[in-house]
Amino acid sequence: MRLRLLTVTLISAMTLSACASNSANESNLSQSQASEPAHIQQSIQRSTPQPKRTAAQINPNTRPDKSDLAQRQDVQEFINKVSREQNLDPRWMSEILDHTTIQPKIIAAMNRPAEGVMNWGKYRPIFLTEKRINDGVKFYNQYKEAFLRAEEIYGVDRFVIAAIIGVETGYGQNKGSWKVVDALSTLAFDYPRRASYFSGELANFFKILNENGGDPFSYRGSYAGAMGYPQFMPSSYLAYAVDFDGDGKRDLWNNPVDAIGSVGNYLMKSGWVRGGKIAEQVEVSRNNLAYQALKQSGRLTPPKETIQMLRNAGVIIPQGTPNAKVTLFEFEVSAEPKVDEWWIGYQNFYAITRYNHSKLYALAVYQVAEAIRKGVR
Ligand SMILES: [Ca+2]
Repeated sequence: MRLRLLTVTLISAMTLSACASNSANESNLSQSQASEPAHIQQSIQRSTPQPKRTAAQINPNTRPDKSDLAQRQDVQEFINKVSREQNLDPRWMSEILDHTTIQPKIIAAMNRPAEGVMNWGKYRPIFLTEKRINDGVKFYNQYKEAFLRAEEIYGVDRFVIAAIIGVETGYGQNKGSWKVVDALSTLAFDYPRRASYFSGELANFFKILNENGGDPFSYRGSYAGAMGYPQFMPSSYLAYAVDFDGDGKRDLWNNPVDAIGSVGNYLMKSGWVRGGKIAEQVEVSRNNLAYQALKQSGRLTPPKETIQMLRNAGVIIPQGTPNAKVTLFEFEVSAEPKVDEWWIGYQNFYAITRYNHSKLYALAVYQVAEAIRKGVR
């Protein structure tokens, strides 16, 4: 407990000192501006900061072959637009994109049809494996201090944080080996169906590169550009990644402690309720079939039904506050013969679906979390 308090104190001290140095810079700036005429002072105040990176820090030994991608007209338009909007050096962006490779395998993977309709019966065994649960218990024990601190700060169940990292990358064992800039450029420039989304993510990735520095080709991820232990897209990184060990870097690629804090922050910002329930398996009545009209279908939404409404409609929920809001889910275990499980999901179940918009994903995360919790005790 004392150790945890000490860490929190250290982090607050570092945050404070960072603020202090910022305000020192500001006062230096206003001192240098003091002798300028008013209209020049205004233009100085309005001017945006200079781009941090003006030359790519590419390791010459691992530099990818020249692709001249930046010479393509659409890529040049992208560079012009993003460099202007985000105040990045267009020559720096061109230097990187000129060594960026379009990857046809990624387009093929995106176009591959989904293998049949995935139901719970097929999905569950992919994620609820003995290995994933045992590895989860080990991972939890190894970074216990970070998990406890994340739960305290963000209010998010620490075993759910562990389970998400487990489902995403097997606790960092499979973080993806595509160059992020290759993956995002391929989808931004040669995959028209999602070009607008991925060119936004590519622009965000350049923003991260400009902030963090390092060899642009050393950043790795999935073929869709999801990065590090928690598989954050660049927009999620910018919005939710935190420096959870206080070393001044938000490193989701090599630092599990930063990943643990970042997943906690992500779920908190997605509406996680501290101490709230997640999900419960329920039974349904054979006589009163009114629940069929209330089950979730289409787009996932925050819980709207109350437990009392579902009880009236034939759902058997032995425990639970009558006015608590939940969503009723049908999970198909098998189509032939028809076997279903019925679950109710609380707000925290919905929060998990903000990480990946799938009820199957959220139930797998919940069950992996419960299995790790049991394994730790
Ligand atoms: Ca860090």
